[in-house]
Amino acid sequence: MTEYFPGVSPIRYEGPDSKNPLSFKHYNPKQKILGKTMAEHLRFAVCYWHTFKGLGGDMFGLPTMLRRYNGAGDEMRVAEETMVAAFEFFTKLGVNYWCFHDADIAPEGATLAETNKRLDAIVKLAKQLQRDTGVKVLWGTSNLFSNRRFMAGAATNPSPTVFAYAASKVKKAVEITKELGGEGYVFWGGREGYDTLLNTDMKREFDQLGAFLHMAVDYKKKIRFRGQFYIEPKPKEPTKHQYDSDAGSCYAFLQHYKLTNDFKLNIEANHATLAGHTFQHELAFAVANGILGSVDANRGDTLLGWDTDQFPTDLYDTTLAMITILKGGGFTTGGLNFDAKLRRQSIDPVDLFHAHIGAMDAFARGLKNAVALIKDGRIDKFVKQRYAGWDKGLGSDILKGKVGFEQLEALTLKQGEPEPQSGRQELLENILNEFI
Ligand code: XUL
Ligand code: CO
Repeated sequence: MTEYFPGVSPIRYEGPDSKNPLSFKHYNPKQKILGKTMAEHLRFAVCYWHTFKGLGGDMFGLPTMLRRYNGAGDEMRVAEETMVAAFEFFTKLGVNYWCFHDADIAPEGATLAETNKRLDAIVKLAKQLQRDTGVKVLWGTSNLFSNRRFMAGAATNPSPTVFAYAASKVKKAVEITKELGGEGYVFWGGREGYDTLLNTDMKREFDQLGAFLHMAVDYKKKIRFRGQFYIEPKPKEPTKHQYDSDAGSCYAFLQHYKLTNDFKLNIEANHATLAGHTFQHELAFAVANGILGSVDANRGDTLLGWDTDQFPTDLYDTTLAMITILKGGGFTTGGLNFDAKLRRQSIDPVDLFHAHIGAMDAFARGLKNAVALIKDGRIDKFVKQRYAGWDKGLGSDILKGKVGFEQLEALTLKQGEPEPQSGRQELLENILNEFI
């Protein structure tokens, strides 16, 4: 059998002192932490699109990466070889999950029927490879943004026939995700937004998207797909404004269209920063509202204002993310999907291993740091103390609706100025630093 990643053996945990670049220094999948293994906490997934279909092309230049599995010539042969290569990669890296768009795994045919036939052929192969290796689908999705038919959106397109095409693609993508035993399905509204309001009826487009997602829920129930539906927020790129801008706007949309029972969020780090938030902010918002589902783990570049989709290596980010995820109860259906791509000059297949190993180690350290910090308890104690007034007396009376503005005014007139308390940000930052 052809080896697509020759010279790379299965990646093992060798501990922090190892100098072997093809080993984990911190991610020890079987190590138990708080009753679960690291693999169970982190639920790593490799994304198909960047890892196997991304070849380093950008707005200014052609692809830079040559891959053996792209050499076959015939499109479907390439698709098959890519799938085999992908499973070699998953098993050598030691991840339990993968994520895909329909268009990543099989090239579109001339008609929808032809596309679906191609998908069936590739899904059959993927199913066999999943059986052979035990690797599973974390989530599937449909690409509703690359083809020119979707230039003005999919569900939010001014044309109902484009809406119908998009619905047909999602129908098939949900079916194949179910066929592959997927634990979730993502809706990322790549072109569900606008480039100019001069040609856009925003209210209609919201209503269309609401109707689309309800149809998806109906169909999911009909075919008994038990995976979790997610919406992935992103504020812009490719459109100037995307409706699912951030966790807050997604939540408002889901509430307005009565979809909160059927959707959670897939929070992506670089999308959070594009929205002017931190990664932790988006996670914390989702946790506070009970809608954290899954995570696209990556990072942006503070000097570049676009979605650079770099592999996550920042230990502050991974630590703060894991604190928030753990406090939110950890992952159930979701996990950490590396929606990240190599830099254009990292052209060798082995660079894919370096990138994923580094990212997995960064999250393993984040997990260990988070557990240590939570166990230490000083920050939690401070926060608890800071809000203690709400657990008794006046605070509790306010929350229970026992008092109104008039009583509060009377109280304030009697008591005078409240005593301000330090927020102790610097102290808390110093404590955090003890754990990084
Ligand atoms: C795009 C992005 C997508 C979604 C899936 O920025 O993140 O790859 O994750 O469509
Ligand atoms: Co993503």
